[in-house]
Amino acid sequence: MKQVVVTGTGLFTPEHAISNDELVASFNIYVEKFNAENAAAIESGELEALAPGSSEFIEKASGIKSRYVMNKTGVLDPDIMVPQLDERPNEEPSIQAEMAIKATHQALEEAGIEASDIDAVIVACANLQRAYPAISIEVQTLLGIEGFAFDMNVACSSATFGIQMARDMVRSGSAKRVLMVNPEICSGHLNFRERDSHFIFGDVCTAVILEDSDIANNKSGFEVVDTRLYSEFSNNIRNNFGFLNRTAEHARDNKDKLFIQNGRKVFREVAPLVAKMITEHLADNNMQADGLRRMWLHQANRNMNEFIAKKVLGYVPEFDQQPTVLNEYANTSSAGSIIAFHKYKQDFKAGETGVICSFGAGYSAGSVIVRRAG
Ligand code: CO8
Repeated sequence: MKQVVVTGTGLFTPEHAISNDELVASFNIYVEKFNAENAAAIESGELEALAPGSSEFIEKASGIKSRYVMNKTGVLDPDIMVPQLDERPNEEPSIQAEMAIKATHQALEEAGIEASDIDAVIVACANLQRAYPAISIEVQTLLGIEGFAFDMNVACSSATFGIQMARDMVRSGSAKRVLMVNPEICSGHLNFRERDSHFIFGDVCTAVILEDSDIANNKSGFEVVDTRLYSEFSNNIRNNFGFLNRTAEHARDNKDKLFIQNGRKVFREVAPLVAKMITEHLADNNMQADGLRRMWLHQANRNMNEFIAKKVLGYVPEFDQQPTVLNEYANTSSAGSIIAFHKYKQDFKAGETGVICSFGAGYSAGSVIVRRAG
């Protein structure tokens, strides 16, 4: 069986950052205006007054301090509260393709290969800006790649599912070098008028190159030791945006056409499931948790990651063993664990192992055990 290695990773970070304080200030202006404009209905009990948000709550409940977005002005304008990203002519590259290409260039450099050396492209993300043609095929063409490309969406687990797809493709011989890229534009589908979730997500793009080790130029990449995926249906994280929306006009603009979740339930149900998955995955590979150099966990919630890491390791690890990027990037859906891997992998010595792990809507979860080669 062919050995598959991650030979390069890349990260594109949007220019605009929004701090908790900025986000909450704009949200609270919206709340004041809403309550003033609806004072009579609130007074009569017809409507419920909106409650203001707080930066302290956000940081304590999630570990998030800031997030990057593709457009800041629209998000922060209390009369708009949506990123303002104009539709581009079909002849111009899409926003997601542009993000993907920037992250890919960095990954190609680390891998020491040209884009034309790639023979398959997977765009794996939770938020695709259009139905078709596939963003991945656009990326493929813009980069001058021959072969094939496809998009896939497993919400926050898209990247780990994408890594397993890429590994399977290289092992079976249907591709030799795969680009797996995660352009996440979460701000486009986040309800910035909803206090429970307006702070959760940010925009970003990550890229991962996986190759047959026999032909890799970068000999000190990360061997993919094993992958494991899991899914089970849940309505606790949901977005009803889709092809049939226009067939039910009365419900077309309802709030459920954006991201909604029952965060408490997700926390309670998903964290133990993920801890069990990693523990069993390691055991099935004859590995001990205490032999892990690092866990690059999905970046949804700091407290959730502490819970998972403690269950797996038996103690709450230091930053070095379980790094977080939540404070700076917030939840970037599928890209979160890959940002952590990208930023915190260079200090690995040959033979050291780690786990990349994602979890989210579906429910879905993915675990990728990697070992530094070279
Ligand atoms: N400011 C102040 N107070 C607030 C705020 C706020 N912004 N929000 C809620 N509160 C209040 C609540 O009203 C509540 O008040 P009370 O006790 O009086 O009822 C109190 O604070 C506590 O609220 P919660 O119970 O909701 O707070 P939690 O401690 O549970 O924290 C979290 C909320 C941070 C959302 C937490 O539950 C969490 O992170 N859970 C895990 C969620 C998770 O992992 N989700 C995975 C989602 S990722 C994914 O799969 C998405 C894919 C699609 C991407 C789409 C992009 C748009």
